[in-house]
Amino acid sequence: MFSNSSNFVQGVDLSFAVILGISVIFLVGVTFVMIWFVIKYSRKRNPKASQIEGNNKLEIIWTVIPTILVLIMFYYGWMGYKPMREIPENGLKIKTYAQMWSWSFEYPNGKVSDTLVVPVDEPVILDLNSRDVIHSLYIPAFRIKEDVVPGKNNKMWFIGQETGNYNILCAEYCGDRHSYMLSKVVVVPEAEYTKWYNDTVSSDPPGLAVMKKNACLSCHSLDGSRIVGPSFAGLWNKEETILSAGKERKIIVDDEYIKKSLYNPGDDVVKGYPQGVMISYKNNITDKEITMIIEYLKTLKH
Ligand code: HEC
Ligand SMILES: [Cu+2]
Repeated sequence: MFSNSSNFVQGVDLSFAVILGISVIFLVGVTFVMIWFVIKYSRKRNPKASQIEGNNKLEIIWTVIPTILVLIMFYYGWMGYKPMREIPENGLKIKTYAQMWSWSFEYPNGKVSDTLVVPVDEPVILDLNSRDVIHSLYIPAFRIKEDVVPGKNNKMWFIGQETGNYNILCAEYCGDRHSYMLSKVVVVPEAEYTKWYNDTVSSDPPGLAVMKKNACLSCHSLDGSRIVGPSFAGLWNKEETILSAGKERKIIVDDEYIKKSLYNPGDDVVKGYPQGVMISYKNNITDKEITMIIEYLKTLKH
C-alpha cells in the first residue's frame, strides 16, 4: 500500500480501504451491540422472555442503509476496475507467452525476454497467450491479474509509474512447478529501455537461446539434477530404457531420437518419467532450431 507504482494502484487501494472501513465499522458496531444485549437482557435482569413482533421503521432502516453501503462499495470497486478494461490504442505491445512453468515476453522487434522490461510512464499492452494450460499473470504491486487461457486472446495493460523491480506470479494452479513460475517487471527510464530493446545480441550459444525461448529449462536441468524431465547433462549418446507404446526397449540418444522426442514426445517415453507432461513442439521449433539444440546438447558432459 501507499505506493503509486502503476496507474491502477490508487483506484484499487481506495476501493479496498472503503470496503475495509465499512467492514471495520460493522465489526465494532455488531460486537458492541451483542455485548450490550447480553448484559441488558440477561436472565438476571429479564427473568421472563417477551415476544416482539414486527417493526416497520426498523425494517426499512436496516434494508435501506445496507443497500446504500453496498452500492457505495460497488461504485468504488467499479471505478477502480473500469480503467483496466479500457485498453488504449497506442502503447508498447508485447506478446506474452505462458507455459509450464515460465513466462516469456516477445517484443515488436522479435527480442524475447524472460523478464518484462518496460519504459516508465508509457502504456504497456500485454497480449496473453498460453502454450498449454490455463495460467494467470499476476503483478501484485500493480494491482493487476488476468487469466491466460489457451485459444483465447486475453489482454491486460498498465503504466509503470515508478522505476524498480516488481514480482510476477502465476495465480492459477498449473501443475507441479506452478509456484516456481516467477518473473519480474523491470521499469526503467526511457533511454535505458531503448538501449536494452536494441541490444538483441544474445550471449548464449544458439541452441541454448532456442531452449530458453521455449522454456525447456523449466523441466530439464543442465547440471544433472532431476526436475520434471530427465537432465540434459550427458544426454547425448547415452544408452537409455524407453517405453514405446508400453513396450520397453533400449536406445542410444541420437539426432533422430531427439527430434522425435520434440515432435512426438508421447511415442517414446523415458522409463521412470511421466507421459503427457511434455507437449509437442512441432509447430514451435523448426528443423534448423533442432540442429542447434542438438549441437548444444553434445557439449553438455555429465
Ligand atoms: C513441461 C515440462 C517439459 C518441458 C517444457 C519440456 N520437456 Fe522435454 N521432457 C519432459 C518429460 C517429463 C520428459 C520425459 C518423458 C518423455 O520422454 O516424454 C521429457 C523428455 C525429453 C527428451 C528425452 C530425454 C531422454 O532422456 O531421453 C528430450 C530430448 C527433451 N525432453 C527435450 C526437450 C526440449 C528440447 C524442450 C524445449 C523445446 C523440452 N524438452 C521441454 C518434460 C518437459
Ligand atoms: Cu502457471
